[in-house]
Amino acid sequence: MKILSAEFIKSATEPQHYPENTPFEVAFAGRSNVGKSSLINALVCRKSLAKTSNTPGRTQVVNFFLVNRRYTLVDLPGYGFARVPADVRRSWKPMVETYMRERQNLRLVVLIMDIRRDPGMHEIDLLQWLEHVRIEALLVLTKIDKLTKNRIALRVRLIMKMLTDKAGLKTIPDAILFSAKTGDGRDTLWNYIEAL
Ligand SMILES: Nc1nc2c(ncn2[C@@H]2O[C@H](COP(=O)(O)OP(=O)(O)OP(=O)(O)O)[C@@H](O)[C@H]2O)c(=O)[nH]1
Ligand SMILES: [Mg+2]
Repeated sequence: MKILSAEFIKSATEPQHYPENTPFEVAFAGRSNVGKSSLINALVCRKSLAKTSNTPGRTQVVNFFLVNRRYTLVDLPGYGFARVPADVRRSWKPMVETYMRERQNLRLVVLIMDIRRDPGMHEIDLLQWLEHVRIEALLVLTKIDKLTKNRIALRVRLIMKMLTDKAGLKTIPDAILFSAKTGDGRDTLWNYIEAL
């Protein structure tokens, strides 16, 4: 995918502030610090279109980006990090759920997981909920640059088995391997989005 333009549209916390008439929307969800903002930057070949940070809880609002005037990429706040103040933490789940429930042109939710971490309650919850409300989901296992090829293969098998055993989903979403550091998986992810 050749990036001709990539721009920040706006941030919002509530539906009345979401941008209107945006094209084909893809949202990126996942645990805090997993690399959602970095993945968006890698997708659009920009270093800091989406703000990234070593401090978990960097993204605390819903951020909308427009790519090639054809795709809207949505950076969602991450969940589950203890160091963020409790009131901010409590506002995340409703913010993310409200966004997903209200957004008519939302076509895909990409659930990003660190390939080194086992899927937890949050991930399983989200996948079950997406299946229930019939929103298409895709898994991205990121930070693969941190592991050897053998370990990557092992982890993929383990994670997919855990999801099959624990989540009770009718269909397990596809999984794409990714690294924001090396750009691995970037083309595969764009191809997937374009195929939709
Ligand atoms: N090695 C490696 N580091 C990564 C990768 N993706 C993200 N990181 C690092 O992980 C940290 C968090 O990245 P962010 O993109 O800010 O994570 P986020 O999910 O947007 O975090 P929140 O906005 O706090 O929810 C940063 O230090 C990134 O440099 C990756 O693929 N490989
Ligand atoms: Mg972020």
